Amino acid sequence: MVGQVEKYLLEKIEEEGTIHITLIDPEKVTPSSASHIVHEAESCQTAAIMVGGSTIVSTSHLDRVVKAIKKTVNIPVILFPNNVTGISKYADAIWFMSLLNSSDPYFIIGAHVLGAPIIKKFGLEPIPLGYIIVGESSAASVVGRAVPIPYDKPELAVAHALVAEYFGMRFVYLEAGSGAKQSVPSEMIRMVKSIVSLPLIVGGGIKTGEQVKEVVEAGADIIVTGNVLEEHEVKDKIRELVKSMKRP
Ligand code: 1GP
Repeated sequence: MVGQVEKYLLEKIEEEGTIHITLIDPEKVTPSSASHIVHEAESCQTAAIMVGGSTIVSTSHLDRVVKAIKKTVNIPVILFPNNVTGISKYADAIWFMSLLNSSDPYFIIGAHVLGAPIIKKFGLEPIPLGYIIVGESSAASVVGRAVPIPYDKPELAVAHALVAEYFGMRFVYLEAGSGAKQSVPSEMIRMVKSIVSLPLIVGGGIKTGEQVKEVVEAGADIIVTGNVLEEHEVKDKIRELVKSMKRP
C-alpha cells in the first residue's frame, strides 16, 4: 500500500518535475548541527530529509539525530539504512531498499528479514526501493559488497533497474557513492529513464548547479545531495542546487 510519505513524494514530482532531497549522514553530525542543516534546507525548498550513511553509527546517536531533525522541520524524514542498525522509530518512513548488485544476499534480502518486524513495530512507512551502485569503489560498495556498474555500461544499469520494476519495487536509485569524484553519467540516467517506468533517484558526488542541471535534463526525478552541504554554507549551496532544478 502506498503510504503518506510516498504519496507526498509522487505528488511533488508531478508538480515540480524534479525534487531535491537533503541527506544527513548521522556519523558526520551532532543533533544540533543536523538541525541547523535541515532548517536551512527546508527554507530553501528541499522536499524531504534522508538520514543514513554507509558506515557504523550507534542507534542511540541515530535516534538523537532523527529526533532533533523531526523537531526542526515539517517535511518528511526518511531513513536510508545501511543495515538493521539504521532504523529509528522517530522517522516517518524508511527506504526499504535492496542492494540489487550486491554479491552478498545479506544486503539483498537478509537484513530486510531482520528489519521488517522492527519497521512494523515502529509503525514506519516502508517505501520499496531498488538500490544500484555505479562507478568506482566507494564506502557504500565496500560495505554492501557490491560489484559497481561501470560508468560506461549503462545497459547494465538498465538491466538492474528493470529487475526493480519487475519485482514490484516502487523507486529506483542510481548511486555513485557519497563524495564520488564523478556523479552518475547523464547517458546512464537517460537510458534508465527511457526504458524503466519507476521514479528515478540519482545521488553521489553532485556538488554544483551545473551538475544538477545535467542530471535533471537527463531525466532524474529525485536528486540527493549530502556531502556538499557539510562542506559549504548550507543555505547558499541548497539555493544554488534547487534553483537549477526546474526542468527545461
Ligand atoms: C550518497 O547519494 C548520496 O548516498 C549523496 O551523495 O554525499 O556525494 O552528495 P553525496
